[in-house]
Amino acid sequence: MKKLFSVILAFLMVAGCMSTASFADDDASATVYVSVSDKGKLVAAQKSVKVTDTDGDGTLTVNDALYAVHESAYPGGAKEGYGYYTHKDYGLSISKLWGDTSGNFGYYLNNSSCWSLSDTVENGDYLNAFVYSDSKSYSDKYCFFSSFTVTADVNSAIELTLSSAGYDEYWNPVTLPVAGAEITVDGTATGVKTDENGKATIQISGAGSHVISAVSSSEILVPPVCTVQINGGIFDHIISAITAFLSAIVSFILSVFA
Ligand SMILES: [Ca+2]
Repeated sequence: MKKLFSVILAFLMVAGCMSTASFADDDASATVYVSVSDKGKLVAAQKSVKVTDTDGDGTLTVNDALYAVHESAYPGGAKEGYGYYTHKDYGLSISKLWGDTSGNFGYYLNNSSCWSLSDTVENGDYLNAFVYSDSKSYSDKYCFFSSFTVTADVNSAIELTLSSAGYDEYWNPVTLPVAGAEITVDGTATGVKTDENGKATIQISGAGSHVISAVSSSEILVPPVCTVQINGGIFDHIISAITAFLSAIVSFILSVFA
């Protein structure tokens, strides 16, 4: 019995180390999910990037995260696609985003407007940066879904609310529904539009990971992003792998005990 106990204890210690190793993130880096759109075209959808202090200011910032997403997803890396400089009035500023040098850029962290590129980022943050489509009056509307991520079963109802960041008559920030926007899945229009409260319900038939966004014919939207994981297929494989793993452990313990 003592032997069985030590085997179980050893297993728990190994399992504990494994989970610590997979979730550990040293202070010098953070995992941030970065979306980028280039004049209305989504070019990176919640890309998971490891952010490090690439600009050497001693903190992990929006600037480091944007550098990281270009390094990871832009052809030629950050050297080709991203640039920043220090503006005499506004401080650290973007000079190039996704290869665009128009200077018409915006970026939101966790769906809140950033103060500057020097805003700090943390593990698990969502950053959305974009090149304006409307370079004259900057009418591009930043909008976002009620969830960054959703998990659902095949063909089950997925309800989302699309909102935009706006201001009331006293210039207090408020959240407003975005009505009449058509939901897209992996870039394909679904025919489903948001109602007057910004709500829409869709179903997805394919198992696996998908990107939900929205487009509008009446206004320019900065592409919102929600990633959805549809259970089935891959998920079933994972469950069977875990089951096989657990039964192997049970057989091992039983063999030791015997
Ligand atoms: Ca930095």
